[in-house]
Amino acid sequence: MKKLVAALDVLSSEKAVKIAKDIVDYVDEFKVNYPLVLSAGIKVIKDLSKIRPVIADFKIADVPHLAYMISKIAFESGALAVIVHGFSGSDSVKATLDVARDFDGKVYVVTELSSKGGEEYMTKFSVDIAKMAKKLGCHGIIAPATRVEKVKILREVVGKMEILCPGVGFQGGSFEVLKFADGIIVGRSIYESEDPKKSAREIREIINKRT
Ligand code: BMP
Repeated sequence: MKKLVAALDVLSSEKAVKIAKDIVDYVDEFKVNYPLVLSAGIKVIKDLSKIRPVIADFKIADVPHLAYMISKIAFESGALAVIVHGFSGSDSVKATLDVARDFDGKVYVVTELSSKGGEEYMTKFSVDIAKMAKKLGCHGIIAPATRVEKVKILREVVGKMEILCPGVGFQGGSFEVLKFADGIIVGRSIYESEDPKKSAREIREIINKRT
């Protein structure tokens, strides 16, 4: 079964937990990013992980000892996985992996951003980044639902590693990406919906048809 990861980019713990409880039946994991954690505090990871596992999307892009410290805080706070930028290089990704092993956690590496800007620089290196993530033994990669053809190429590179794709919905990405991805990450189409539960259910149904 392909995954639906809900990106909870809202600004309070109460709102995040409320939406999380509403959509729990239709999603596999939650993803938190800076807006929520900087507003609500890191404890929100523990609160949400009582409902579903949480991916800490801190898009770590720093020197190794900082990558280590940031991932340690994320895993200590209850995250199942962290997201690290591949462009920082293998030493920083390795530092994140070192922490993940201690916690039995997962590391996802960003290959190229789903936004237009992702085509300016990152796209030139995303295949190399994916190769590095595979060589180091990372759990998965993050790849753009907005560039299905690129995800096809990245799938050939990473083999059975997990590929999660953001960008479906507001960013114009297509469910077609599920041909090559293991799951999609969806934010605004769920949390900005008048009825997040209904939206999550509808997205789940589309995913199920393509699984
Ligand atoms: P939305 O569905 O509202 O566009 O949100 C997408 C989510 O996926 C955001 O949380 C964003 O940080 C994340 N994301 C992305 O959009 N593109 C990427 O390349 C990598 C991401 O993690």
